[in-house]
Amino acid sequence: MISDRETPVFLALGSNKGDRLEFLRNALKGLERGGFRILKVSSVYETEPVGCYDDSAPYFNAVLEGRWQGDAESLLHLCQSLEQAAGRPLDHAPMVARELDLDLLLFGDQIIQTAHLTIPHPRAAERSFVMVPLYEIAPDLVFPDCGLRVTEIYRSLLPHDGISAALCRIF
Ligand code: PH2
Ligand code: MG
Ligand code: MG
Repeated sequence: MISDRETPVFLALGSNKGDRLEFLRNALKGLERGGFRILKVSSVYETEPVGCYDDSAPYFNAVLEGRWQGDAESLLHLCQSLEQAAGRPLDHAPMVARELDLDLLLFGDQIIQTAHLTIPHPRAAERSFVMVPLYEIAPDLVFPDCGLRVTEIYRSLLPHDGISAALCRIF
């Protein structure tokens, strides 16, 4: 049955409030408890906030690769429930600090546009805080919408201002 098949998925993780590393670690545990199979997690990077209020705190960011058996909507629900469990309200304002942000970057080679979900993530390819960790774990991955490899996008964003060197590993 098609629904038994696992889809390769890439997620972005971010936190800029409270114990940032602990929120990222707990997110990994929650994803696995929810049935998401984690294969690879990038290093954690400290990054300057992009498109936020001037006094926003720096983020910890990472990305991961895993496998999911359901559809993208069901994975979105798991991610949202983990964000809420971390203390983030469902109706958060877009620029406000968050304990946990879990974004679906890629869901197989699917291109999805619904009221709740746009995949590939519409801003991933503009953001060094996504592309630097993604380059670390999946340089040859191809974005199905633009046809570009992660390496190419990574290079186009050089010199990656506002991104620390790799800080630590959480997996
Ligand atoms: N997420 C945002 C907005 N700005 N900036 C950084 N550095 N890292 C993020 O994860 C981030 C951001 C909205 O989700
Ligand atoms: Mg986000
Ligand atoms: Mg988000």
